[in-house]
Amino acid sequence: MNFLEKMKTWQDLINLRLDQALHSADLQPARLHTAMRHSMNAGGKRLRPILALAAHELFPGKHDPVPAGLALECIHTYSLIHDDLPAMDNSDLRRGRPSCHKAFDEATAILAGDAFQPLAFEILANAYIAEPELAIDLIQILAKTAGSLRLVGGQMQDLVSEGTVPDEDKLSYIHSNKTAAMIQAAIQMGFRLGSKGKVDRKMKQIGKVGHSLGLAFQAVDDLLDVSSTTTELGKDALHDIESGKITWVTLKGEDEARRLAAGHTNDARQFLKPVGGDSSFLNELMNFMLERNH
Ligand code: GRG
Repeated sequence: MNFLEKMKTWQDLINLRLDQALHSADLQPARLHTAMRHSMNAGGKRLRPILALAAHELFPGKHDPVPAGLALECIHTYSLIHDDLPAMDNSDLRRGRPSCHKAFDEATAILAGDAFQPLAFEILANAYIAEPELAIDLIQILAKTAGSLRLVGGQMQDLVSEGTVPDEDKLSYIHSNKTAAMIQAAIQMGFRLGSKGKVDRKMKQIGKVGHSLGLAFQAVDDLLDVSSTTTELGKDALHDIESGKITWVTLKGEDEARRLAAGHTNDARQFLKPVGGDSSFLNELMNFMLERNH
């Protein structure tokens, strides 16, 4: 199976398992469950679950890594729903569909996002209950990542920085936490599933891989905002620029953003080398993430 075939196989598997993990749309309250499915099934790339599967493949263990991927996608999807709200990024379009509050209403979108958060932890607890230490490690990684020091903290800093004078430290903080944290968690969780526990000395090293890859991902995202069309992106192009967000493109220009994306991807590759294991798919995935057009 070549890289793209494997990617498609994993996307299909993740979509199937997400479908099984979410409540059916007609279960009461049907409006809430329909809204959750609207946002989840809108055709995301499933990069975080795929990263978890790819990191697990380095040293595959006996545990199924898919539930860890589902939990990551639940937190990611909640963050997209809330990010699109009028009080935050105010975006009408997401994953090629009307954003959740546009298709339903603001209260429903807030609740749909809320409901995805406990669902993520329920999935982890249920899937790995037979090995409580593993379950707790995975829950700790995801909880810390989704909290006020990382994902929510990055989003807060992003919001308060809108329209302010661009500053490299602020931008690095935002990107490390709003974007890179979830990519890092995906790789750490996948690796933890196959490793010998959190004492594994390679856990720290794999964290560096995820951090660099996350920074590269955001630099690419900044470039796509100015270079891709709304149809390609499935969300409004030029949205960051027009809403006064600081991005690498506004701060340093497109050439520097491109250089940063390539540089961080290269750092991720270098950090991955001493980890060992079967890194062929993960390395190809890094290329795919650098060269993506949406
Ligand atoms: C509301 C706590 C809270 C956080 C929101 C996700 C997020 C933080 C903001 C979305 C805006 C944005 C551009 C974030 C950085 C990059 C990013 C997360 C892009 C979306 O991820 P993709 O491209 O999306 O993997 P798909 O739809 O493919 O899953």
